[in-house]
Amino acid sequence: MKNLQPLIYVLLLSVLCLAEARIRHYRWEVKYEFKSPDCYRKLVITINGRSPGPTIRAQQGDTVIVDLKNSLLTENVAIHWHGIRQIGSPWADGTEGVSQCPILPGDTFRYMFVVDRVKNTKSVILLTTSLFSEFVDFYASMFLFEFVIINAGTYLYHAHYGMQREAGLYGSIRVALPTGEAEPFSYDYDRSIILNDWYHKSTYEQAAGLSSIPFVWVGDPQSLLIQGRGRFNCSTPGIATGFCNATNPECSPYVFTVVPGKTYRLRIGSLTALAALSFEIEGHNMTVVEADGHYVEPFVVNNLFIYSGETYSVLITANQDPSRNYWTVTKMVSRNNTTPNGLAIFNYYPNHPTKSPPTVPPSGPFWNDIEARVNQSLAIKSHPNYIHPVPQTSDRVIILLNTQNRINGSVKWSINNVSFTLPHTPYLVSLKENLLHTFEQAPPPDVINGYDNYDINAVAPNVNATSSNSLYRLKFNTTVDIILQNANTLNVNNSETHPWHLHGHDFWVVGYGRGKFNVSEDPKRYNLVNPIMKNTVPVHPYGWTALRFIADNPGVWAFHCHIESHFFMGMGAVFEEGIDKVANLPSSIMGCGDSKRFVKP
Ligand SMILES: [Cu+2]
Repeated sequence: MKNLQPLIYVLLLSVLCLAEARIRHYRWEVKYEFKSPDCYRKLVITINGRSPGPTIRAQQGDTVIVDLKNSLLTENVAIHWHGIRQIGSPWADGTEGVSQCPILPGDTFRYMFVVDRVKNTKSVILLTTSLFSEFVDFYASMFLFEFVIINAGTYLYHAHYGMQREAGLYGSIRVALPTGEAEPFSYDYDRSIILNDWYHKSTYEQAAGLSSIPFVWVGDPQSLLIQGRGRFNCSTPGIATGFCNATNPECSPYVFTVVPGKTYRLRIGSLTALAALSFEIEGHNMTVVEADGHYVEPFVVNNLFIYSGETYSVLITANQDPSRNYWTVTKMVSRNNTTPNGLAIFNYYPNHPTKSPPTVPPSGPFWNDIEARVNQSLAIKSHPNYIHPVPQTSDRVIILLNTQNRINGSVKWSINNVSFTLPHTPYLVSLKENLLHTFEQAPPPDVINGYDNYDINAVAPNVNATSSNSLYRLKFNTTVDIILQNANTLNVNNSETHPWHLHGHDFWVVGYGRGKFNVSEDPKRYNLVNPIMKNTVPVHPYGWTALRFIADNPGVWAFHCHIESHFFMGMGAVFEEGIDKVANLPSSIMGCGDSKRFVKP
């Protein structure tokens, strides 16, 4: 059989070429290196020596292959392709505990997925299903599904194992339109940046603190990074000598060079561990044109609010005094904090790139100006020419009450008083292979008992919760509404912002509201005309956010707060749909828990 592989490979390649799709093949080595992204030296997870890692550039319909070598030596890894829906390849989602076992040190794992529709080619299935290499299995199964279009746009990738993302394992995915198709806006140049926050403590120390009694909170990040570069004040008392070097070129500010008069598309992603951010370029307006891979009805901002897991494209025209440079500022908002603003230089060519602007950097919006942030959320609508019609009714409504709780003295986050934990055997394997003893079978509630009387403005009278690894099972092809309801935390007069991210889908954002969601009244005010589709959305303090999606992607999908420590503390849920339609699983995702029994010798 083995000698047929090259032939099959050529055959598949030619089929893919017929569909005008290419294979984008990346070989990545992931390891720890000492780096100083904010001048402070610490262990950073790099991809091929870099953090942020290489940008994946693809065109709609391309197949992306990433051969990931885990050279972390003493640590597992998994990478999630954030915003890629993995239609027909749910095992490539990269979510440890949900879609795969962690990748062991020394192992190489192949991620393979398509970034758009590939025309279904039934003959390929016939040719390949009788053969037994993992590669062929993959393609055979992939072609069983009709691939739904994922828009060209801006996506992200990052670690999805423990709290590993904040150690620096992240990057951008840029998907271009097919040749000959045009976007509904024009620009001269295209650039990408990722915003991040940065801690000096290791992920291990943070994770241990969050799970210990007494609870140790991670605190505010030490700095904010713009495209992997920030600045910590090396004169801060208590910094050991040799750990902080303000002249290290690794922490020289990021420079965004522009030619006067030209228009730039700037793709901005946030992968913060904690911070909600504002982003602005001194003296320049930004026109928002894309959100999470969808075109928006353009609107102008001085200042863009962006939450962890979101991406936006903005257009900026270099139309100010070209004799000087300008500040680019990112600021932590939504919680009172001690984190200094992140700075980069908006450099007008031919001024020297590192020439400091002659002005004081803008101080940004107040951290507690919730109204400004809600207003931006409300301003994001679908571009009129790119509306995906939203189903006018839903089959099921799930209200997810977000609360902070205690379990046996530990602080947790819970949904409907259930704090989520990941199972040891990935759900995808458990459900597909009927290993139902590997997780708790009683599903979490669609609405919390006593929801009608729950006071979201006060600390709950009983803050105790339970933890569980149970999941929601959705009927295939049904329309589901999710209401994210925010509430008071364990502290009086405090409610936080949570950016929620759904794997495997884009959802329509049908409504935001203040206070408590009214089940009979609020749905009447949903935007069912031109709602934006997104994969990540904030729920604002003491507010609610309503989403609608169609459970049409066979697989098992995480839905969770994108704040690293919040998900770690249980702020998540998992949805299963159409598991019977998932093709044979590749054995490469197995090998942990009860999935060991399926690993081929
Ligand atoms: Cu959260």
